[in-house]
Amino acid sequence: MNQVKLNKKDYDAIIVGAGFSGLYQLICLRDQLNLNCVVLETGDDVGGTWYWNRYPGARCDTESHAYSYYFSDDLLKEWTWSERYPGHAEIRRYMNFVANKFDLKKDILFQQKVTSACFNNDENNWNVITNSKIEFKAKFLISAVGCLSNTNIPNIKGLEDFEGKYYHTGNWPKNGVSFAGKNVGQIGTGSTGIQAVPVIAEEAKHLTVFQRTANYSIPARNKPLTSEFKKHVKENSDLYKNLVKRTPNAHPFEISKRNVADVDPDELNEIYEKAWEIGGLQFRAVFNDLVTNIKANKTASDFIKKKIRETVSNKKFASILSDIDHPYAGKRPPIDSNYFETFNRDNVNLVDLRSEPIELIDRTGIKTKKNHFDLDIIVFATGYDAMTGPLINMNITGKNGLKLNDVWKEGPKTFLGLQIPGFPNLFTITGPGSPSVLTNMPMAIEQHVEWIRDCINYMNKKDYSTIETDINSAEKWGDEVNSVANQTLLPTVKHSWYLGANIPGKPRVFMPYAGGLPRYTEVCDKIKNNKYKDFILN
Ligand code: N01
Repeated sequence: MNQVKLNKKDYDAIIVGAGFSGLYQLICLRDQLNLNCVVLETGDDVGGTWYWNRYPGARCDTESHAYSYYFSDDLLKEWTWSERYPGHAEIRRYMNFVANKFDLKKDILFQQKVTSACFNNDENNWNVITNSKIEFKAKFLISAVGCLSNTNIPNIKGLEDFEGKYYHTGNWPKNGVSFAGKNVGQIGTGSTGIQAVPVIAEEAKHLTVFQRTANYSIPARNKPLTSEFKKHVKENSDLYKNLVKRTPNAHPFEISKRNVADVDPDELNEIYEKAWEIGGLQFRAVFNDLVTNIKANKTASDFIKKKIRETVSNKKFASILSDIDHPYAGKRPPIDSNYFETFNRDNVNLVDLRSEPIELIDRTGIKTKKNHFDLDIIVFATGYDAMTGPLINMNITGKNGLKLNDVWKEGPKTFLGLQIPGFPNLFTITGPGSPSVLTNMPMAIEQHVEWIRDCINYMNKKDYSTIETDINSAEKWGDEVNSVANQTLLPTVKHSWYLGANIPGKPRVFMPYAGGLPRYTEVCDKIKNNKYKDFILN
């Protein structure tokens, strides 16, 4: 454990998590407001989601020149990415670079998992206990635990009998896993699974992919960055900063104003072909109405399905992979490096779980309704109890014994994704109800972290002890979250983690704010300029 000076009584703020959010929150509160802070982190280094996600092929889907902090011009000058999309190891190097540059590690306690957090009504502060049974106290508790940190291994009968090894992609061993000479089975074909398949197939003796829902994917066209592009990025950092703050998803490209109906079929095909060649998430941005109009969406969906059928030579596999039951980008759209091409390899098999569901896992592998697959390793690319899971997992108790787990029984209720009624002085960075997972995350994080900094600064200057929201504000904000989501196709996808539908028993509530980061920022700024009167300050 590193040597953070434990000052149990009077931290101003406890920050939980040392990923993008936690690091920047520490800089803002410690270095800009001069507060006494500690960061509690489960892992033994900085990185957050990227500390745990070391699975083969783990790479960011946002282009590197926008996957950065923008708050520091020096940092933008000093750091240079090497590839179009940064890989997990390079992202960890970046986060270590940030931590060292701003001397952050001296205030981070590693291997400290928060096991409970309780608001003390008499003292108006938070008591936080970690797995080491150390107790911390602070006026403010700030969750920087991320949206995708609670891994989900499905409850499949017999897993405990399996004599091989199994791993979840979101909790990957630090020293890696060797697939050489092994029969591997992978369950899950979301953004993660699609990244992992080609890399595992290269190394394993044999890979069987178990697919429940077929998925779209666009080629990422990853490549090393040229020195000209690196120079261009450095010389135009203001331009990119401006762009990511202006676009709804905080990506470094504009969303076209043109609708599908504005072009004829030849032009339509030409536009899609060009976007397919460029690759990446901007495929979604070539028309304005792809995520709002099902007829427009069908043109993109059909184009991608045709590409899948053209790419995959085994007709049965091509049919299973292109039999997609939801609109393109209705779920988080994956991008890939040779995903569909991998099914042309001799050592790769595809199992359609819709026609032969998994019945159980036994000593030697996976048994489906029709077959048994002998396996040495099972990879679970089965996603997360997203957004609410990491918060509920901390066992948070608010005012008067209010348990977060109970108040969110029917789904999360927050004001702006930043505060929860009944939980004073608790801020949740990228919490449910904020743009978070629908954006390029570091941008959404910077906006939240700076808003929280300004709010705390205001409270301290005016000598307020507590800030909290009430149920009316949370319900009104929940209506806004639903209303903007319902203007898109996203809530129409029944089996989506945005709705919590991937976790048995989890309430079906659309969790992220789909109105875009600029519109959301405007709401937050208005509240700040109005001296936080939408909150209760005491
Ligand atoms: O998880 P997912 P993920 N039996 O939930 C299947 C982010 N991300 O880790 O669709 C069989 O999307 C499930 O099947 P189905 C990104 O935001 C970011 O891939 O539920 N299959 C699905 O195929 C992304 O959206 C980057 O029918 C089961 C898969 O497992 C988020 O992480 C890179 C099953 C889960 O897909 C989560 O993606 C990668 C079962 N019992 C990921 N249970 C970046 O670029 C689940 N599945 C930053």
